[in-house]
Amino acid sequence: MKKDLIPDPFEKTREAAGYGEMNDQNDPVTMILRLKDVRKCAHNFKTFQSGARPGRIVVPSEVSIRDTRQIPFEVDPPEHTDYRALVEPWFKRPLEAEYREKLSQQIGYIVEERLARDAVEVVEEFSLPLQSRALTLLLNIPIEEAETWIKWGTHVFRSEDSPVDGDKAKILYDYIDQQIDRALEKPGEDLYTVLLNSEINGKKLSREEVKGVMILTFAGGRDTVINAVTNSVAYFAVHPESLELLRKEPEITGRAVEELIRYFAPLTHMGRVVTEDTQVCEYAVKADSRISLVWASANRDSSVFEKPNEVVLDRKINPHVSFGFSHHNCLGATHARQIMHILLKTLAEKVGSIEIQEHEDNIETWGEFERKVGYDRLKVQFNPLQ
Ligand code: HEM
Ligand code: EMZ
Repeated sequence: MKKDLIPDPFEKTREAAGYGEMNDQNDPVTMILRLKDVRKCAHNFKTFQSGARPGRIVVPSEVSIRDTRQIPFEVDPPEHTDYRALVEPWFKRPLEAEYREKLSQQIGYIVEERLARDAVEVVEEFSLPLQSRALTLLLNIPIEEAETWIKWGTHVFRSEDSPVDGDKAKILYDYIDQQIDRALEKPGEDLYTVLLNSEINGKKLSREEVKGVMILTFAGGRDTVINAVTNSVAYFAVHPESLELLRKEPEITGRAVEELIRYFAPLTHMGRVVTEDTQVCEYAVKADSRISLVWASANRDSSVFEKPNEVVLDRKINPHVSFGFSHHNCLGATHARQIMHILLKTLAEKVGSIEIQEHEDNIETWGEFERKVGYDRLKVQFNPLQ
């Protein structure tokens, strides 16, 4: 298998039945595989709710390690609408020129520095610091704070031994508690302070609600961005002609970002809790069971995408669902897209070729499906553009 390929393990089942089944900690999940069905279920919050017990819509379920409700992720309309409206302007800041300029400096610096080395382990030495430093811009805090987060590794809830690691989660919860105390004592212009001063319908956000937004900001945008960045490096290592194309036709960079994000689908799926006995794909699902919306499968649906298993860098029609669909669509997408856009531009401008020296795939297991989502390790040499 070519080193950069991300195969689609869902194809046969998607085409034959439209759904798959898996068991998650003795709580079964019906996995929805076709694009049309994924969209329909994502839209129908009355039957497929997000606002269940905190942690239950995540697969693997986080109910054993989390009591705090993530906001706005684990809330349904109409409450969702108010929360979302409150935080949305803040999460659009990556569109501002000054933000993009700072992000370009950060990414330019890390690429230059890694070009000077003989070998770079991309996950730990490139993607993780890049993601962490970029997050300081989204939170509007000093870049030095990223050093603490880099020490946490690629996922705030998962460790090598355990897909849901309570000890690890506690590090994040304690950290956020401290940061909230700090913001109360010494208000600044950071996201904590902004949230602590926010109101919905004349009522201040509670400490628990502020924690809910912050936990989500740390958890949601971490391994997803790290996988997107690492997979991009692997892709360009195998396809130097794509770097050449981006140099010649920089105007396709936006489309290339969308296409890579479609192909990588850094978040495989997300769950919902069924509120009433119903049917999906003519299959009965019971009240209080779970379904999952399999973004990664929907993105390879051949009834929607031509050549779904190929990266078509300048793909024109690309209704992918890597960032979700409907009211819960990814709030961090503006930030993630800017990172990818600047990364592609910087690699095209500075890097001539990338050699893969060693790689270990990161394979997720979901019932009968095994999916490569990225790399546990990717050792490369970056060579400068001559
Ligand atoms: C929601 C994917 C980066 C924060 C979502 C959803 C998906 C997704 C699929 C929808 C979940 C659902 O409907 O249940 C991704 C991918 C990313 C990425 C693929 C990177 C390539 C980020 C970043 C942040 C972030 C960088 C913030 C730091 C959020 C939040 C939501 C969300 C807050 C919930 C929005 C809501 O409920 O209204 N993301 N995400 N994400 N994401 Fe991302
Ligand atoms: C949750 C989720 C958010 C969850 C939009 O996705 O990301 C997962 O990585 C976390 O484990 O808690 O934040």
